[in-house]
Amino acid sequence: MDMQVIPAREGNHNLHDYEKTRESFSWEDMKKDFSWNETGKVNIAYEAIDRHAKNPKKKDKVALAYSSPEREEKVTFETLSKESNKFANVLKKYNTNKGDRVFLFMSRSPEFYAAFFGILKIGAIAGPLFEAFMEQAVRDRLQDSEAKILITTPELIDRVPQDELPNLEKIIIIGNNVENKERYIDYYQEMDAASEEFSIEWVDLEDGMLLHYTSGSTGKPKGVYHVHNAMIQHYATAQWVLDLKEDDVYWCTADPGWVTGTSYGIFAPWLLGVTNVVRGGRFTPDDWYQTLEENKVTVWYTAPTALRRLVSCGQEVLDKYDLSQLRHLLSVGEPLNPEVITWGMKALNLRIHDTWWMTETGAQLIVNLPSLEIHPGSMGKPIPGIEASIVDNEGNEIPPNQMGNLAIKAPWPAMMRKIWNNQSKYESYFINGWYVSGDSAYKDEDGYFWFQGRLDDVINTSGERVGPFEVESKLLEHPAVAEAGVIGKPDPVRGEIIKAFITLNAGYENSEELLEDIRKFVKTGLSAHAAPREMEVKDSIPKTRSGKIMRRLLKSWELGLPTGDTSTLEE
Ligand code: 6R9
Repeated sequence: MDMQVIPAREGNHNLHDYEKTRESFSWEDMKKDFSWNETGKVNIAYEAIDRHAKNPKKKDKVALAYSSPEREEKVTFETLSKESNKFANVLKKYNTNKGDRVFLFMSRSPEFYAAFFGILKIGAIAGPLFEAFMEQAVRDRLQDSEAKILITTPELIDRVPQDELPNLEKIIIIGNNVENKERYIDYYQEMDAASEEFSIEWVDLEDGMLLHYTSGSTGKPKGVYHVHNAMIQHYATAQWVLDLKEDDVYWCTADPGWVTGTSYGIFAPWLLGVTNVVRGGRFTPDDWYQTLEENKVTVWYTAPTALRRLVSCGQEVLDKYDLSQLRHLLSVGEPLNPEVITWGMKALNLRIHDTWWMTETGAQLIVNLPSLEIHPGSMGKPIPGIEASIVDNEGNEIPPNQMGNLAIKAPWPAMMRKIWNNQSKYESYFINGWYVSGDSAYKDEDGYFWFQGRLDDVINTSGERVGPFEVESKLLEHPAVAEAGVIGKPDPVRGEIIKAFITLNAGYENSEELLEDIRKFVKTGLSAHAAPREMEVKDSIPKTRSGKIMRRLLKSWELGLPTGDTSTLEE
């Protein structure tokens, strides 16, 4: 372990005295900054967009600085406000109302953001889907949520199993020459005809706004439900953790299909009225550096997997770019290696601030703040207003330096309010007043938290959560596969890669071509990031007597580790 401590950052910080603030802070104080504190009228879309659009000093400021390999566009707060009003009117025209689920399945584009805020403005619940999802992933989510409207593009429409979605009333298609089908709505035609005026639906702080599906170790992905109240914590952490100030140019690399891409790719910067850079398409190290340079990005929020790629592509690539504007750098999604922090100090002369949180938590909880020392390898300390601890399986706190369940005292402003259609799953997260994360960690004597691993079998590949059950289920649909067990295998760049162990049905021979065919089957059925990078054919897959796949055992075998207790193993 690298024990070298990196001193606090010099200069002004939005949260200067951590200890003192922690002692005196209450979330009630933070509410004073919101218009609804006086008017009683709440909508996160108003606070993030319309409030700035109504401010003569702010309305012409660039809200969205968008670029992709094909397109470049700057959108002001006023334009984004009007475009989202238009989209809200389109949704209303097709009888969409408060509480309805409206899903977005498309790549990032200015239209995405107009549609997203249009959904929130009518009080409906937005469900952003990662653009790489294939048919089954799309079907599972639209079925479980009983989505009423889907917004997508001609490139992706073939992955929507329209016959299996009885609740889906309309599909809004963003593209030219939209086919004339009863369910289809032509986005551009409707937007051209829609009014720029819309009177926003005022909702309650506890009303729903967002559904993010995420993977657990068993069952299908779960719909994590977030409410407007989350804005309080997005707003607080945008200041304390992202350290955003009025003139910053901010870039978050995450896709809005994942929680980082909404909480911190949409809400946090815009609640503060800061210019938000969005780059569509896939990234190479040159793309990353170029986007930082061209936009003069000052604050960058990215993931360890991206940073590790920058480290490995070397100094020559970095030397081509002028990153002198960059002043604050943050990371999320998986453990941040101390070596990457050391690289950041040397190559960029910047500290890299790790942040820990989850889809379920809605916002950052344990972080490295500018005004605190960084202990490389540690996720940092809980933000003011958050109590974090390490608990045993009964929810009792355990002493420092001992490993256990990383837990947060419930509730907090951005916490999920339910799991869609699954109350018992929701309840299973809470023990003795603690939200139990599924991560193991310990806390040291200085109050820093150290991530140790996941306690369940969830795989974290390049920062994306993949449930082994989903991959196993898909593998079993392939005619050659009899049984499947899927694990995460440590990988220096991706954190973990997916490795699948399978047994074959009679009549199938193990061959490179067959394995490649199976891999492609998962890739085209589920998504590219869920396809196993490694596969191995076995004579049998270890199971418990009750028939559960013993992934722990597969992993121990794979890594050459002691196998531990195997008393439940089926003969
Ligand atoms: C925001 C997000 C959550 C899981 C989480 C943990 C892992 C997130 C981390 C981290 C080590 C960090 N994780 N941040 N592990 N250090 N700073 O990533 O949400 O996709 O739900 O993943 O990711 O295992 O439980 P989500």
